[in-house]
Amino acid sequence: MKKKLCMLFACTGVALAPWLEGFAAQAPDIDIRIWPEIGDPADIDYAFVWKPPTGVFAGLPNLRAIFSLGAGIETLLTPGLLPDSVPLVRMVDPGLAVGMNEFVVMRVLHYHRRMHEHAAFQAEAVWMPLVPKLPEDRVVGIMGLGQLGGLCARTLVSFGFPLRGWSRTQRQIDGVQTFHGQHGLAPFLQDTEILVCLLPLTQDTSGLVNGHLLSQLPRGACLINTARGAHVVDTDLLSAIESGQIGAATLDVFMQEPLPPSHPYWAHPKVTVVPHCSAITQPKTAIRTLLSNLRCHDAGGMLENQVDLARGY
Ligand code: NDP
Ligand code: OXD
Repeated sequence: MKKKLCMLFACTGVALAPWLEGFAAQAPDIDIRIWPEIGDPADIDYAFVWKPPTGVFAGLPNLRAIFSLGAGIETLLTPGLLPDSVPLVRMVDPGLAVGMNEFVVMRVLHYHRRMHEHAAFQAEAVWMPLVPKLPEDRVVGIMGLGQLGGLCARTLVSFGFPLRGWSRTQRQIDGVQTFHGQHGLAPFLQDTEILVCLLPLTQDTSGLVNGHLLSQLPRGACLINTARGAHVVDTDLLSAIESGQIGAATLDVFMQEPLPPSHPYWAHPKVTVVPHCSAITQPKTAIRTLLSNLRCHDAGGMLENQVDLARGY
């Protein structure tokens, strides 16, 4: 008789109950072992992880694939953490994508409708109606045209914004002017008044949003970073805001999380701080996607959304 599939659950920093209830409801046939109570390590076929405890993959001789609870997997690429030759799968979750789409659209409209300027007037009790531009006159640029950036771009097109997108390789999305590679970055940035960062964190993208990049945007441009804190050079962003080059920023992710109470972002009138919740992996939809991938793999099929370790995402 075929042994029951067994999955190690090693996620820290998330509420366990919705995940365990979701697996119980959607996969009663899978034996879920919750770290550190893993039983016989030889039983474990698959692992589902988020910020896993150190040493979690050591001594699992039959591990066949690792599924990440998060879309961004850069912390799992720490040298020595992953076992050799075990595929890593990143999270692609319709629920996560919907959340990111909502958040990015909300903040783009916020800046487009100059709500940050109204907030400053309100603080001074100034009655000052501001005339919004037509959407067709406001260029929005998205760095990263993958699962998340691609959906945001498609939605924002429907508002009538001239949409630009930048990716590593060439992409095509209806209604979006696309750019790619290093040579495509400067023309992408030129005229982009609202810049959204939805890149994975890799060697190539770390520190990309620095003073040089920000200086290529039109004066007063707004930044929305919902990718990773290390994409942005904080001192450069603060200087660019100080000089007026950047009009306002929404930051959902930070170099250090939680953001330390003493950090200048907290009290900055032109910075909106959000505690890394622009989008959250949703157990209901994520488990559905994970299970269909896992079952296909168990039946001998290819894994979807496998991380290319050399590329870093
Ligand atoms: P995808 O892998 O689907 O897409 C990544 C996109 O970035 C692709 O278009 C890719 O280009 C592009 N890219 C990668 N490297 C470069 C580069 N060097 N230069 C230009 N473009 C590049 O990722 P997702 O859309 O699923 O997620 C993106 C990131 O969002 C995650 O890695 C994570 O860090 C972050 N995230 C944040 C959340 C939050 O709560 N704040 C929640 C979920 C994710 P190409 O198309 O050519 O491959
Ligand atoms: C993710 C995240 O990468 O939540 O999924 O940041």
